[in-house]
Amino acid sequence: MTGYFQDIAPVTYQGEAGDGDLAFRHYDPDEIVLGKRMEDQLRFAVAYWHSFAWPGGDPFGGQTFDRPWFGDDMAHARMKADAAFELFRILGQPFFCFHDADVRPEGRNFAENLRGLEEITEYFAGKMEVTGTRLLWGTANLFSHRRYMAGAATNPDPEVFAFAAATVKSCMDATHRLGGQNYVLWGGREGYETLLNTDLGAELDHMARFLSMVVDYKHKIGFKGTILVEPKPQEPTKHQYDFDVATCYGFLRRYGLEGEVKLNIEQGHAFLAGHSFEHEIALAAALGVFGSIDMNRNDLQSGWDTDQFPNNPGEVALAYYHILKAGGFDTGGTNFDARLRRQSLEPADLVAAHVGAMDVCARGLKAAAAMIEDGGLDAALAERYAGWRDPRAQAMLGSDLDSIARRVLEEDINPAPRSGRQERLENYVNRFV
Ligand code: XLS
Ligand code: NI
Ligand code: NI
Repeated sequence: MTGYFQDIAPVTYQGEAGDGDLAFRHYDPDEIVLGKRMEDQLRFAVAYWHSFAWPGGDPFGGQTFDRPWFGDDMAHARMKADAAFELFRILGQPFFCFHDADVRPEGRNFAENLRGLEEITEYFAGKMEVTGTRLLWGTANLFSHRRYMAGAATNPDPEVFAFAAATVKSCMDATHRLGGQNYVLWGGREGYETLLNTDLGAELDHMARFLSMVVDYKHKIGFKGTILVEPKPQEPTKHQYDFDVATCYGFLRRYGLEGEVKLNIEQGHAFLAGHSFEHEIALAAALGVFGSIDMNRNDLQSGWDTDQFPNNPGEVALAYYHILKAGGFDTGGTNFDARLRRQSLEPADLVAAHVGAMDVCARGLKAAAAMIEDGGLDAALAERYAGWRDPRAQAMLGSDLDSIARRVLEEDINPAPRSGRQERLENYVNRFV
């Protein structure tokens, strides 16, 4: 115990009449939603980096947070873990996620990094056994240290590739040891700033070899979790190779990895790529590569990946609608890849941010489930595509341009445009949110 959250009692479900700002009004872990407990539908996770490692800096100023566990040694790393597991307990969070760099001090070489990671992994294992908190995913930070400034797997220097590969191996070992349900690769520096100094084709080949080695190692150690790649179009790198779901899918297909790797889709990244969150989810589901989500939102005025906690039940409802339509989460879940504002200094702010976000997601999930049960959107789709149920329409898909053209002439086919009814469908959705 660090005593950091000492005055804060575990957050409980109090229903819509509940008072106090640290209570769930919508998130009732035991409520059954479409045949599953809400906790098992949503599979929430706390992100260690934002909630415990981020110092509160912005481009104009450094640290604002004054956490007792800030310090670069193992004693502080353990204190950080104590505080993190206290937060998980207060929130009743079933899962957490971490990068190696969030949980251990930065060593002078790989051996020191490895020692720190192995030590904290055992410390986590003990705490996980006592508390029942599980690991949604582990990952390696291959973007903060200056050695990675020109990329990790795509670095022009093979020694950086080697360092990154050794680091990923160590993080996969830690994730496996902790029973992680997934392993994530987010390539924030895999891309380029200028083609003037970049061999784009070679970098893509190297990135594919790296990912193939990750898949091989997964099988070698018997890791049963899912390997996930997290798309993002830019930031920190100007052009990132894992641009969006469509780009990642093309990459996986090109290198024969589409059966081995799925995607972790983040709200703010979808937005940066010019898509909606639900577009990315629905496309990944249609392509058979939907894995997990990073839940957050961007500031609409800043055009930057601001990683705020979700605050819009309507948006979240459409995301969960497509997740539920795809069969819900398998090994994936809802990771709050989100951080406080840098003025939010109190321990209660960290609790409140998660409580509010969990409630927003619960509202979204319930609205999505109600829409599915009502069937209104399915019915609208069925009606809009009804023409394709005609056997002649199906036969056309197996024919050719010649015969289609002949039939259009013979039957004088002259299609009449029909309303897309978008406003009515939007009004329909709002009845459930
Ligand atoms: C950054 C990413 C990062 C990944 C994990 O924008 O979202 O936080 O989720 O490396
Ligand atoms: Ni992000
Ligand atoms: Ni993320």
